[in-house]
Amino acid sequence: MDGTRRGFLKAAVTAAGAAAGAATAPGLAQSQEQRAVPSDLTLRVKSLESLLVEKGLVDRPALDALIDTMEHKVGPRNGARVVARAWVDPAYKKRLLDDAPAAIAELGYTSGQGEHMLVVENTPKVHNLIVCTLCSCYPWPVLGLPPVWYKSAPYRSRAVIDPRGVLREFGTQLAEDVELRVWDSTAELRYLVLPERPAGTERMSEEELAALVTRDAMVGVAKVALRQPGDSL
Ligand SMILES: [Co+2]
Repeated sequence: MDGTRRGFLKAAVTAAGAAAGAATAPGLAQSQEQRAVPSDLTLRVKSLESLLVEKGLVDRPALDALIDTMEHKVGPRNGARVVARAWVDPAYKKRLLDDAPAAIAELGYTSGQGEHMLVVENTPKVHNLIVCTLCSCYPWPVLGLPPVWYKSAPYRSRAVIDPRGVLREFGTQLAEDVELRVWDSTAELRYLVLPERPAGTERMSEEELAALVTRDAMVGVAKVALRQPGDSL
């Protein structure tokens, strides 16, 4: 009886949420629960920030500088420029594979969480996939902050147990004879995938090449593809 009642109440709340959602944001099919998460998270972060500043544990200018770095100075466009340079400059590519932090710093990308990095190269016979099975270690200077799916428990476990299945869900089909290597990131060593340069890009400039390189390709869940005219970025 109790279960039925709870079930009914839950259904009523969901219906109310759906109705409210439909009234305020037509076309956005978000459930009450989905909309509640960001505001709750934002509140928690704000509270934590206020508390830390109030207790003198962090100082606000330092915090602002850190946020500015995260928003404007690190991100996947950095990694895309590193990849494009490696595609057009064999000597740079060699330095990148030999000593990734130094080669990445050549392009001016330095920040924490990237002091110890290894770049792994995709070839027609080898595909590399990056995961952090323990938490969410990620190469910040070249990719910025990790996407939500990278931090999710299903990705962290399934990337190891069923990597080909994970790739298929990202729309990436690997031929049977391609070796799939999964790299488990740690705080001590983070990885970046050097994707294969797609065919048909021989006449492209370094800048045009960089525009093709996606974050997902540098994590190894996707390949770099030539965009068709009309594709959205
Ligand atoms: Co981690």
